[in-house]
Amino acid sequence: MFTDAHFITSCYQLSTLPPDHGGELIFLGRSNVGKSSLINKLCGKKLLARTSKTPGRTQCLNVFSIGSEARLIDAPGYGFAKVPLTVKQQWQKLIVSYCQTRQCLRAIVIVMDVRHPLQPFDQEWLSSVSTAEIPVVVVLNKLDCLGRMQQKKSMMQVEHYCRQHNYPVRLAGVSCRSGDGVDSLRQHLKDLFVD
Ligand SMILES: Nc1nc2c(ncn2[C@@H]2O[C@H](COP(=O)(O)OP(=O)(O)OP(=O)(O)O)[C@@H](O)[C@H]2O)c(=O)[nH]1
Ligand SMILES: [Mg+2]
Repeated sequence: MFTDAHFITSCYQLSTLPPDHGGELIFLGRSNVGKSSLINKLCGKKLLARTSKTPGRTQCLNVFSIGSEARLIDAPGYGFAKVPLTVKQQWQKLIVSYCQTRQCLRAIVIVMDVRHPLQPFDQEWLSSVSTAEIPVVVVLNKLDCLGRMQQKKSMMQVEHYCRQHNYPVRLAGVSCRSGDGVDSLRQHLKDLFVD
């Protein structure tokens, strides 16, 4: 499924999204946490979604098909200071209305940097999407930047936070650089399309 990925379209408004059937996953998270890198890694294609060292790379909803009836949506990062406020508000509105109205949405994937998870914007987004009926998967990326002990500490911190707030999220740790954890995350995401 993830091996046959290609770019379909870039959307600045919901009306230009592909027809609302089949299944979709959307990837959310602060700027620069590696949302686009994760999509590339899951699909085994380095240049599928554009990535950048400079935050604010992804500026609209980029849609990738993975097979005939499944799609991945790469979203702009939230909380990046250098993007003008009006633009950030547009992005937020677009993402929120996507999450609230998209019938074919199978799960929301929230990507965080394992070195500093649960930043204020992460907490806000977790709170707003965890009330929906849609499964939420929290992915802690950049495992390669921490030693084992610190990775574990960060995972436990997020686990504890979500339990405390009654967010029924699934937690995964990955590194888009080393490939750690990517196979098992891919398998889990596949299952979400089938359920
Ligand atoms: N060390 C390390 N760097 C990573 C990893 N994943 C992504 N990066 C780097 O992080 C930077 C940002 O990656 P992107 O995938 O563009 O991040 P994004 O979340 O899509 O960013 P926006 O589109 O700006 O919201 C790039 O320089 C990537 O090479 C990882 O697992 N480990
Ligand atoms: Mg991006």
